[in-house]
Amino acid sequence: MTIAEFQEKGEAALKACLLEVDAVSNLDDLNVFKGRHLGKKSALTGFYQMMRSVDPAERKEFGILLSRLKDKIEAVYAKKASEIEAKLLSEKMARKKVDITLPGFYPLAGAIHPYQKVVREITDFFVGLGFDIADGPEVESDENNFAKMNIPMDHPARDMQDSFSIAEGVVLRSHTSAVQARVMAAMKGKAPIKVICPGKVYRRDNDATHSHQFGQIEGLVISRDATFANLIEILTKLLRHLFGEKRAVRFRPSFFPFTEPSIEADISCFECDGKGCSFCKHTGWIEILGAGMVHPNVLRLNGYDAEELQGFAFGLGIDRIAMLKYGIDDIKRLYADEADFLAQFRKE
Ligand code: FA5
Repeated sequence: MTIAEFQEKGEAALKACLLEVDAVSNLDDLNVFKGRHLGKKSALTGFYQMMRSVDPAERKEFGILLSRLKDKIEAVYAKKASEIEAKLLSEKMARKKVDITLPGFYPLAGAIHPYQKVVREITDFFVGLGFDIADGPEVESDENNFAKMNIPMDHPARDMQDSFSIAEGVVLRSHTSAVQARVMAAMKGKAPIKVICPGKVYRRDNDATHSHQFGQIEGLVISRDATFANLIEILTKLLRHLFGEKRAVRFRPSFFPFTEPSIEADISCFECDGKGCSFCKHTGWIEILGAGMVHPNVLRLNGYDAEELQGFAFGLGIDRIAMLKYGIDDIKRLYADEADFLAQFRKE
């Protein structure tokens, strides 16, 4: 092929390409167009194949002209391809119109569970007073749960806490007081002891304020001079810390086999401010915890010298406090995993 022939045929190929490009309006057309003008069977590829038959003296010029032709055809194709892409994108955007007046989506953020909030608040309070945190198993020996807490086998005081039996001499602990026995065993008769023990406990209970599984925080202090006055001061401060300075706190005599004397603490009712309502069973007060001076029998049963040392202990119900603080009407809600219920605590 001569240069003159190529110029004529090349121009015809470009012309055909320019003529056809206007009719290309979608991706299918574009592919056909690409095949026809840049593909294996296109005139352009034919020119490359003819390169060998070109007179060597003209081959260089032929190559330059051919390369220019290729650039032109490719430019026609690229322009069309970008037009079609832009058209497809704007069609897609039109289909997916965003209504900016609709409310946005918020990512689902977690929150600290009300039960954990109470645990943290109480442990922070006691750690601030220099207490250590002790732990014990939920599957506990009858010995630690009862016998070492001055509740021997067949003693009527066992009826106060209906426990779950796992095996002979093994129960699901019915109170965190069992950890008192573990702490005293670990300390081997030495003092001072100043610990709190948060954890789960189990009883055969079931109503709006009683669950088969609930949390308690035990406190135990043993030293030469831990007094009843110290106990009252700590508990008063704790209850004000938890429920606010305005709440009246009252202590009244009670009975626990492991403390003597024993007390229970009440706070003035939130609902009626002490006047009496159905929430506080018309007493004006709500029971919060049990406490007392460690019974000398407990000291002796756990290897402590009851003549030399004395102490006090207390036990709070975590769920009960969460219910009172956050106005929760049924204790089961604390375990029910209800997303709507828990979402309320996000901003707390
Ligand atoms: C005791 O468990 C004693 N061990 C507390 C104690 C410790 C007294 C140290 C003296 C010295 P009581 O059975 O009252 O006491 O339980 C303590 C608290 O646990 C109650 O005030 C209540 O808040 C909570 N509680 C008791 N039973 C349940 C239950 N079934 N569901 C939810 N909370 C409960």
